[in-house]
Amino acid sequence: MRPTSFAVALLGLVLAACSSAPASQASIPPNAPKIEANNLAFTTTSVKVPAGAAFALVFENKEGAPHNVNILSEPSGGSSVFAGDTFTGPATRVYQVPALTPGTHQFKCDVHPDMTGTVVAGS
Ligand SMILES: [Cu+2]
Repeated sequence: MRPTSFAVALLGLVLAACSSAPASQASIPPNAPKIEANNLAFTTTSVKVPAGAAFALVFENKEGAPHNVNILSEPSGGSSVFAGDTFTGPATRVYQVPALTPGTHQFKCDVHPDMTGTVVAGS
C-alpha cells in the first residue's frame, strides 16, 4: 500500500469512529418518547407512544442506582411485554420496543418494584 492510500484509509477509519455515537449507544431519535428516572423514582410517570408499530424509547437514568423499564400487558400490571436492559446511571439508553397493543400499559423498574408509571399506546 502506498503511503498516500494508507493515509486515506486511516483518515476514513478516524472519521468513521468520530461520526458514530458514544460506544454501545444508538443515536437518539429527536422526537422519541422518553422516560426519566431519578431519586429512586420515575420522574416521567406517563408517556405516550405509538401503538401497533415498533418504536424507539429513550430511557435516561439520572443517578447511580440501577434501573430499567419493563412494560407490562395491563394498566395495573400483567405480564411483561418488553423488558429493557438494567443499567446504572447517569446514562441514557435507547430501547427498541416491539409493537404494543393500543391502550394503557403499566411500566416498572425490575430492581425497584415500587417504581411504576404508565405507557399510553395509541394516537
Ligand atoms: Cu430502579
